[in-house]
Amino acid sequence: MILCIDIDAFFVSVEQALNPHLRGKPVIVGGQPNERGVVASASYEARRYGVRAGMPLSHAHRLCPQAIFLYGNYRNYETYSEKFYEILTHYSPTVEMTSLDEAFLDIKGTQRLFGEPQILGQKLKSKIQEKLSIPTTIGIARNRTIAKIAADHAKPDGLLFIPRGSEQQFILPLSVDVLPGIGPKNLEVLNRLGISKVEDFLKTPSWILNLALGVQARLIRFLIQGGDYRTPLEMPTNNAESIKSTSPVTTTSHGLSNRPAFLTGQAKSVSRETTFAEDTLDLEFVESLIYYLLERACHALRAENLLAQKATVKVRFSDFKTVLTQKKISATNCQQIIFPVAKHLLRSLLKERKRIRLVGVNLSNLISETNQYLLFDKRIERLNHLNLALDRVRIRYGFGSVLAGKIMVLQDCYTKDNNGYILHTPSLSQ
Ligand code: TTP
Ligand code: MG
Repeated sequence: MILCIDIDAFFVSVEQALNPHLRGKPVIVGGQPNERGVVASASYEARRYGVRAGMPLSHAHRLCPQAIFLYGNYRNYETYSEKFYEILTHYSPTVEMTSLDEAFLDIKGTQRLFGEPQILGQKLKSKIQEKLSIPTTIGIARNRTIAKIAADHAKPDGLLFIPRGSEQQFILPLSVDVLPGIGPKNLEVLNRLGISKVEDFLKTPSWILNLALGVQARLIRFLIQGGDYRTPLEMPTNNAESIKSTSPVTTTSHGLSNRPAFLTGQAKSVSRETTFAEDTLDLEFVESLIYYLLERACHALRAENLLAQKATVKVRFSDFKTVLTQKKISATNCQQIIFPVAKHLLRSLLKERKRIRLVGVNLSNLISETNQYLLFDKRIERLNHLNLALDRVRIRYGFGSVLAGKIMVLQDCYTKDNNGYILHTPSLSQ
């Protein structure tokens, strides 16, 4: 079983934990209403008025003029995230932080110690409330996708357990945008096709979904039909659209854990690879997987404050012949920058028309980001902070929702004070 835990209104909850007089009030973190920035986090009291993350502050102010508007302090959020992670590690040996305020725990085998999943969930929630004074929501299910959907569904301050076998019953009536990769744009496309519920999505022939959503359609289908990139539970073996992951929740290559930046030592390289359940010739699909693997690898690099200077792409064909090729890159941990290089490397490996069995990426020649600050300027640090927010947004809105070009435009949105970054425009969701 997988437990997904996410802090409710994270930035706001930290502000409220530090200043209890803010509790129970409409609070918005992101900046002042007369500024150009957007809402990073809104308390549930403010959400009642329609305020949402990513909305311009001026719009939020019109909807909820009585709200208390605050600048964010990233350093405080990192500190709380670190404490959050520390508590989680007492409840499972496998904890994967996917953003500052969200984590997945593999709770298989924890029953003897903590009891049934719901009991464990309740204990965990209470412990975090007691130690940090912040509310969380938990979803528990047999794979990550359903656990995440359950957590989102149960917000705020909720706990939802989806027993084995009742996944379909749970997700079929939900709006289709609960699915991973369905952001506002895809939702519009699907709604125009008359697809509004998950049930409609599953009933729609694949070729229509493929036309509407491209390669993403089959990834989504795969995820909701029980499979999961990172937890190969209930993996369908006779399904041409399925893939098999070689990396369960926290087993990452080269001993690099998915812990946040501030907690771990340095790794030599980071790898991610995926074996397809059925060998494929579909280049577009393989490329989208490369992007996904790079995203995971870069996420791990960012969590460690590392930059890669070499990218390697590996391909194993159906006859088990394995080939790899690599290229030096200028130090980065942005998947958007590495992807074109990786795509080029991939194509250079596909000289023969043979079915592909496995693809992998490796990022190596790692250096610490702090060295780069000395060599260059603070812009790299800013981009790193921005990418943490981007990681979160991408998880919610799909990989393609934020593009590299936008990052370059927005990297100058942060300013700095003595305590850290002032988050004038920390949100990139729109
Ligand atoms: P989320 O977990 O998506 O949002 P949240 O914790 O504020 O609210 P909830 O989980 O209850 O729905 O994101 C975690 C933090 O990431 C959030 O507090 C602020 C930051 N963030 C942004 O800066 N911009 C965004 O667009 C989003 C969605 C989040
Ligand atoms: Mg949250």
